[in-house]
Amino acid sequence: MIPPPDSPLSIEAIRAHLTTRTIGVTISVHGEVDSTNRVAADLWSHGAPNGTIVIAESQTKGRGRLGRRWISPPGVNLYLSIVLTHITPSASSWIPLTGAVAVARAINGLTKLQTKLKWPNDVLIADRKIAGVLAETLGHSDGDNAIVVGMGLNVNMSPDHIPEELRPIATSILIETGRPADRVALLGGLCSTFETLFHDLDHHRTAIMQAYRELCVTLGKQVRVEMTGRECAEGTAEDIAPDGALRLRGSDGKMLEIRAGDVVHLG
Ligand code: BT5
Repeated sequence: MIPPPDSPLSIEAIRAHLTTRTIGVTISVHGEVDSTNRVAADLWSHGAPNGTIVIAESQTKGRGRLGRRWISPPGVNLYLSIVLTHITPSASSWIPLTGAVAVARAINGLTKLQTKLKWPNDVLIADRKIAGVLAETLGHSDGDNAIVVGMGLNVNMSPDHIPEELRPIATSILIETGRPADRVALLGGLCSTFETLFHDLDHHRTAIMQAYRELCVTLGKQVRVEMTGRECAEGTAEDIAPDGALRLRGSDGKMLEIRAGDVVHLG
């Protein structure tokens, strides 16, 4: 049975849980949108500042990577996009990975669930996906990038909300703990965690890289990486490169650096 949605997200409730300085400087809350990343891009093109957040109760065209869809039922999950400006080129490739670390920490902080990451940006509980992150470049300002980082967190979604084909691979806080979680408290924790990590991205990049490595269950595994328009690569996932790429040691001993692809854990 689908439980009733918890209280609707409102600017007042969100503000009451925000302890951030930049993230959430402007808050845009919606009922239904096509995609919060699309709305955020639109706001940015009309001058929305760094740290603007867009939140919706549901999305009709929630986006994943490579044109895939993000299932976004109403009133139960978090669909959040954050506008980030003046991102140096070397920090850009770390935005999605940093977003994934923030989501994993925020879920763990509220629920104590053991969140892990699958490279590049899947947040997992055991081997099921509880959240995903999609960073998209908005444009350039003064040589630096403007980026929107979108985060979809499955909070109070029950199995009935999930299309049958995704049930074996998707989960939510409700499914894992048997209890609904407070979406606004989770959002507040996520914004604070992301703000701290985002600051560290410029000042303590090695700390972010270390945090990512510690959470990433892909490392050390035999994997297959599927890449659009290219042959699959197979090998051992050895490390994360300084730009966030996955270092894969092929069976011929050669090291490959992969910047975009879908990882399948083989063992
Ligand atoms: C992602 O893509 O994981 C990025 C998802 C980002 C969604 C957020 S929501 C707020 C913001 N606005 C947007 O429009 N998007 C962002 P990818 O790695 O390509 O994973 C997509 C795949 O995950 C799909 O093909 C499904 O297999 C699976 N999937 C779809 N919806 C899911 C859900 N709610 N929970 C778990 N898995 C899901």
